[in-house]
Amino acid sequence: MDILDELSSNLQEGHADRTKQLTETALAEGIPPHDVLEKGLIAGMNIVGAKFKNNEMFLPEVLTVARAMKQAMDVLKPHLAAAKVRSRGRILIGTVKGDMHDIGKNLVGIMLRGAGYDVVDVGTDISTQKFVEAVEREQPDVVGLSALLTTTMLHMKHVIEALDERQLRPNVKVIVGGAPVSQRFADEIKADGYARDAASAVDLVRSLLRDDSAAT
Ligand code: B1M
Repeated sequence: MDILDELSSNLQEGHADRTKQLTETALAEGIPPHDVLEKGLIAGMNIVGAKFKNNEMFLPEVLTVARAMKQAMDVLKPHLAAAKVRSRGRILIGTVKGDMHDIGKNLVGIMLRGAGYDVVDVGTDISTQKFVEAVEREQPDVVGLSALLTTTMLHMKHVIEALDERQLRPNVKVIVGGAPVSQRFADEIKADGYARDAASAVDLVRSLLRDDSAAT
């Protein structure tokens, strides 16, 4: 079995130590960090997602997988961010109120850091009020909102409205993403942009900040 398939399987089984070890081995063998992420870890997470949906996996197992994913991401993070260059802008990211999902949001943060942006990650389950306070405090160029639940994605609209009310919107772009979010929803809530995955989020931020230089 190819090492990335083995990594994917061990992640799906929730074997945290083995997942971490295989991530280290894959990197030591010279496999590019993006391949370790996409072909090993995300491939595994996609299968877990499908099984969770079909009731072939249940919450406690998915939690174990999430823990294994986090350990592997801790190993991968410095490698993905290794190409970091001077700061190209400041991005504040967080998962909206009522939503604990953070794996995708963390990936977006890692990719943005890797592309040379300063990233302030305010965490998960962030209320509208907390987002507004964080924007006032951190003065980012872009706010990135993540939501994985159809019940929580509506909070994205509340954050945008609150930023409008506080007249903060002219100085900050708002981008949205997460599995249930679409371009259509982003347009409806008047977000400045939508990205379907972490790599697209980097492209989106670049275009919103009119940063033509590619990450090195
Ligand atoms: Co949850 N969960 N979960 N879960 N979970 C989903 C999202 C679900 C689709 C599973 C399913 O039923 N098929 C479903 C949502 C259904 C819906 O609303 N439509 C669901 C549910 C129902 C729940 C609970 C309600 C279950 C329960 O308690 N009965 C509960 C809610 C808890 C809460 O948040 N209040 C719950 C809990 C959990 C765990 C805690 C067990 C765990 C989260 C652990 C963690 O994040 N630390 C978990 C997980 C792991 C999942 C699945 C299996 C995987 C999510 C994930 O990490 N994917 C998920 C099923 C699925 O998505 N297929 C599911 C990997 C990640 C790399 O992808 O997060 O999509 P993703 O991020 C991508 C893009 O979406 C995008 O880029 C990322 C990288 O490419 N992106 C952005 C994300 N944010 C972005 C922001 C951007 C731009 C792009 O700009 C700012």
